[in-house]
Amino acid sequence: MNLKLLSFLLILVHNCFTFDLQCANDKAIENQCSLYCYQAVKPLLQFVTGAQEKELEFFKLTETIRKLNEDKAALAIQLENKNKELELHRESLISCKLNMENVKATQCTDATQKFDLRNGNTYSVKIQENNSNMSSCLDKKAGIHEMTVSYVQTFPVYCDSELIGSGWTVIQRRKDASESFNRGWTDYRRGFGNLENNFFIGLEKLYLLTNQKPHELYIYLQSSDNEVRHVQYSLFKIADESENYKLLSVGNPSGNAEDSMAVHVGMMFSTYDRDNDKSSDNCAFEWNSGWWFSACYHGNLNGIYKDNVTNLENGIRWNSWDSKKEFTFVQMMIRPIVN
Ligand SMILES: [Ca+2]
Repeated sequence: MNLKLLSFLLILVHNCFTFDLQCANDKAIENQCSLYCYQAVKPLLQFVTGAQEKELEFFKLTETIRKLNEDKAALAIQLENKNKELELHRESLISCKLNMENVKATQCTDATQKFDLRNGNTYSVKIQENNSNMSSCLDKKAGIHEMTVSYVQTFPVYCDSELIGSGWTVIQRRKDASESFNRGWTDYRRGFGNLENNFFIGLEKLYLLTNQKPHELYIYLQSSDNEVRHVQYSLFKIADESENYKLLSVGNPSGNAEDSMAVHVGMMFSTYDRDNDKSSDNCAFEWNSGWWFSACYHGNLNGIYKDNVTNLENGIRWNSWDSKKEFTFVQMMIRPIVN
């Protein structure tokens, strides 16, 4: 209740009291005086009571508005957080979509696991041709380098820039008898050996490399009588595991070791535990090697390594040079074709 209203009420009560004194000696109008005071003060008392109720109601409404404003602020914060989450989901979706476009046959959620080449757990996937993201040994010094193929984990390769020039990725090397090449399908798919010494790169990596960019193939041979020859092929490419890494192409041969590879084009890869050859026998088992056997071979660079000059039919062979020749050093290399 404000001060003006209180003052006005006191004045009226005072006037009434004064009027009551004047009437004190006049008993005849006493009742009339009382009635007058009552009638004059009653509306004011009613007004004061009503004003207090309104003031209380106003206070309650003010409190309600304050709480509503607090709720509104809290909801605004929640909305902001939800918008941030939505933006993160949107970015994740865009990233996933990009991956899907590049690796169409692979789901984003398990792409890393499927492409785990280091552990050899990978299975063939459809990949991009002419992939500009793929790295190579071009312009790299001799030694081990990390090779990147799109959406596949990097893996180490040996780059050779000394044997016949730069840019070559070594896919197979034989230099002594310390590493057995008489191995099963899993080893040939994954690769085996030591990149600094004897090794085979692995069929899955070979498929990925030769299918993302066109590659040429170079075969370097050193015989046990220290003669060196070579043969170079213009387009080397193999299929994926669903076709047992079939030799799709070698292109045109050139070089003084002559061609012992073209007859193997169209053949699937075979190991002693995976007979995919054209023979009624098991060529890989018979010749102690994994190769693109037909029935059985014209060249076989994964045969048994011999340190002596004794001719053995299950040794390393390149019949277009000499079907009886033994080899002390063999190296197969590929290089992207630069237009
Ligand atoms: Ca067979």
